[in-house]
Amino acid sequence: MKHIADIIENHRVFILTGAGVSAESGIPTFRGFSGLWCNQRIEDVASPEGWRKNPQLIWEFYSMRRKTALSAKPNPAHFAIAGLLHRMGDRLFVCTQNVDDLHEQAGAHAVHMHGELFKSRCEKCRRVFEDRELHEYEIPLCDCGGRLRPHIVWFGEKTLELDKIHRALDQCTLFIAVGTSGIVEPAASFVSRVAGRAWTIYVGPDDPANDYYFTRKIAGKAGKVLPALFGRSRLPFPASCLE
Ligand code: BV8
Ligand code: ZN
Repeated sequence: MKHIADIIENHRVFILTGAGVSAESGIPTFRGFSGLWCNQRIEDVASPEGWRKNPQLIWEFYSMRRKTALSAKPNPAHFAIAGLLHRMGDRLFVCTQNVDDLHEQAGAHAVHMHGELFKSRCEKCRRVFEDRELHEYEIPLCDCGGRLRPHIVWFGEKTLELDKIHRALDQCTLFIAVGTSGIVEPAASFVSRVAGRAWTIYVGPDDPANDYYFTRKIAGKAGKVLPALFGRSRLPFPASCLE
């Protein structure tokens, strides 16, 4: 019996990851009970208005997120994606909504459409640079004197590299979303953009809000499912589940 792992390399694959792929690394998701935003209004901490109103609060929120991410390690889901990327090269496009660097730590290059925790950018000269400092309290200044901000895409701001992402979506024959609630746009509409033309699989413990568009849903934790789905060993994901 053929398994997905046997046929996946014949496809052009697009993988979209969300907070669920980092959950087993100890990074809280957003909308779960213990979610990051359970005790704050998203608009207050992830929007330009929130930043304008209270930059100190926002800066400390992201410093706390940096601190959590600094102690997190990639889990088997990140390594499974990195292993597949190593095998498939440019036939696999990895796009993440996450701002942590766990895909990179596992050896995969991912397109970070919502920005990156370990980058800051200057509000004046727009310079974006690697920044792994905690700067726990004070908001640092750029060499040009401009104020730094997190290199994060907030609600109401344009997501990054969307043209490149759309090109990869339009070329893919297999779309796999992992660990995302399917609420935040434009990522939530990627699956409907390819549905009908490409196979679409969702991996996660709960049905996403956009589950209508998925050919298959594999219930389970990413750290368990992905090594099996992408691994070479004979595991219970017959290719027939794509028929
Ligand atoms: C834009 C900041 C336009 C970084 C984030 C009304 C209708 C439709 C759209 C809108 C609307 N009103 C406003 C909008 C647009 C808005 C939007 O979508 N709002 C939502 C709330 C309705 N979108 C925007 O504003 C975007 N920009 O549209 O720009 C534009 C165009 C031109 C010019 C100017 C503007 C910007 C969106 C980006 C916002 N920034 N974060 C940060 O702080 O992290 S979004 C935030 O949500 C995170 O980045 C996160 O990645 C993202 C998505 O969340 P998920 O990853 O899905 O996480 P969640 O907790 O929700 O779900 C986790 C899932 O994992 C669950 O399903 C769970 O079951 C699963 N799970 C748990 N454990 C595991 C697991 N899965 C697998 N294994 C496990 N172990
Ligand atoms: Zn500057």
